[in-house]
Amino acid sequence: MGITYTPKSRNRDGRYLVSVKEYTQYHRDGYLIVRGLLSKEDIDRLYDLAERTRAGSIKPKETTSSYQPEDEENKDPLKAEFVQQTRVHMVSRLDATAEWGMLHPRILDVTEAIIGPDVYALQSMMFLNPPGRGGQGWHQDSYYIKTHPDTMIGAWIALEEVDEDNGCLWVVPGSNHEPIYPPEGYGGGNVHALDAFKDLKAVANVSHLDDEVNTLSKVVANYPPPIPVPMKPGDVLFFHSHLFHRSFPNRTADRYRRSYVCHYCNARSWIPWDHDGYEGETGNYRQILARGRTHLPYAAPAFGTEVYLSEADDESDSVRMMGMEDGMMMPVVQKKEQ
Ligand SMILES: O=C(O)CCC(=O)C(=O)O
Repeated sequence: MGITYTPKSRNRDGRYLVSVKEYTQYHRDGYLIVRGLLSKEDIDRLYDLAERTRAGSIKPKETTSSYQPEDEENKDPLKAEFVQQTRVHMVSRLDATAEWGMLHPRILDVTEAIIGPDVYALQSMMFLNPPGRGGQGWHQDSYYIKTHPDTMIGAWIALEEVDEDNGCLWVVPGSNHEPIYPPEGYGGGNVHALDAFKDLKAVANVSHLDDEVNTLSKVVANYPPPIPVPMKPGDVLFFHSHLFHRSFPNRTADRYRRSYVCHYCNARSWIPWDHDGYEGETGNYRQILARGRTHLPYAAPAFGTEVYLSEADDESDSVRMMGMEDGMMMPVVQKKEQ
């Protein structure tokens, strides 16, 4: 009865079925670690993508790096490339494997269950984090990417062993229930309704590594100590876009921290965002519809990666609640007109 969604993935071999426990844990704590979600073969492909990115064969349109060269004597071209590029944004718009990774069916199985059934794939980032580099201070992802309604989720894919030494993620369990702390001057209205809160304080220098400078750390301090999330290749951390999280620079001398991080949201959300700088009415038409369906604009995968969308004729009879004479509410099925 009502609208049922029957994605083709339903009968797919290897479909990941989320448990009710995982669903409730995600919504309670703001994150869910699915161990071994991706196979060794999958990780090999994404690791190779990381290496091609590192070697510069995938040219980013824009690079985010906090690196200031200190060691000009370092003549290793790969290392030089590495230290400049701790992260490369939107590789999925540049490379077929990156698009495949972002639209990996087992990752979409989880996002479909947690924030779906209709799912947009929004963003991909390849992290390289060479020795001594990388790290991002406390932040909430919806501070940067707004979706209305606010439904965003991140998927953090470990491409190699990550731990406290090479800069794993740290999370504050339960902080997903916090509102988004806005920058100064927005009155709380950049995600939530303007002035909807009486005491939502602005924060400064979000994502700065130094807790003295990044004032979101003062809210983090209201919680029990944050916890590190060590992971093995193939493990995927799903995290809520309001969750307080951070990473530290890679403090090893000889290890890297390669990870592939993608963001998704419910495909019924309006998204005034597109990474490539589109400033118009909506960025929805740039976002890939990855599962389900939507009444909003969307993009198809640029490299032809298969996605499992709902068919329009999945709609079946609808149901409405009718008040009965005895005061009870009863569901009444309305037959779909042929
Ligand atoms: O992996 C990292 O170092 C930071 C990633 C992160 O915080 C994010 O994607 O929101």
